[in-house]
Amino acid sequence: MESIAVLMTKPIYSYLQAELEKRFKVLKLWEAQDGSRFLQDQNQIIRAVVSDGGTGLSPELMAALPKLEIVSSFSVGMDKIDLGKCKEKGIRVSNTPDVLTDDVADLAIGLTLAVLRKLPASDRYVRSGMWKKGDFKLGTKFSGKSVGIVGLGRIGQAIATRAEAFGCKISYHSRTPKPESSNYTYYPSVVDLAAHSDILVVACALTNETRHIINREVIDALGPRGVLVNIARGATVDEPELVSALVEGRLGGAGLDVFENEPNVPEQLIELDEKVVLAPHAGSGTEETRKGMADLVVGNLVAHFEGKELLTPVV
Ligand code: 8YV
Repeated sequence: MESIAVLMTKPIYSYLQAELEKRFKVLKLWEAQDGSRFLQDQNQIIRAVVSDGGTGLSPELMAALPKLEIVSSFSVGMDKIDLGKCKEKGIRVSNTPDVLTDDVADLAIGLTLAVLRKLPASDRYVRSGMWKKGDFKLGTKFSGKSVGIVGLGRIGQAIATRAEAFGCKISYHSRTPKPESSNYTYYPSVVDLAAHSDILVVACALTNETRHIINREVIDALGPRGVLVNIARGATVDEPELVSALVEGRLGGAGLDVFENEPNVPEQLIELDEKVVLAPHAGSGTEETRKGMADLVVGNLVAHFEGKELLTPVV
């Protein structure tokens, strides 16, 4: 397999790169002086691309690689890969589900607690010596609150299980009700879900239907005491609407791991350091999980080139 050329367009994770290099001829696009020239020179040998949730596979790259057989993505999210086009062209696609579910769900609860209990602000309060001078503002209780989840897939379900342990009432919105989750309340409308939630957690995949699913109406239904948590994709939320709702006090707070134009975060969100907690798209960001994801990325490529079933196929 050492002669099989696998393209990486950017450095993703050193362990992943090392594991790929043990088995394949890894071509690193970011090291090329002239990227398009490099692709022209190598396009007859590149049979695989390793991408991630942020990069996916651009239409230009797909068109530039006539011998492409498989895209192995270091992500569960597939919103930056045109799966229909891949299917049409006979390009296989794999992702990294399950191994990251716990971590992403853990971060959703972590962000919720961080916002409600003002954890970053309380850390600053102690470090700055303010504790010796005044009173710290009271937080908001999490246990027993109503948690609404947009998207009850693997990650949404894992968030629900965790929130249940905090005595929370769980409701959700998804395209259709899940018969196996009859203990949770289903809302066919996201606005109604928001109106009945103290905390609204976005956990759905980004698709044409879910782009800006969290719009002004949903945000206003969540209201000035409500908290929005997003661990899915930035574009599920209308970000300018979110920012103005927070600035105007129409929304109580937000815990955000994802943004519309990463790594750019609106300045106003950065200034709102009391009621907004920010994370750098780190839902799956633990040593254990990133290693599990990398092993799946490599395992899928090995399976493909050995003519075996993919471990976690998407296309
Ligand atoms: C990764 C992700 O952070 O799985 C996804 O969909 O967005 C993330 O786990 C990303 O792909 C890391 O590069």
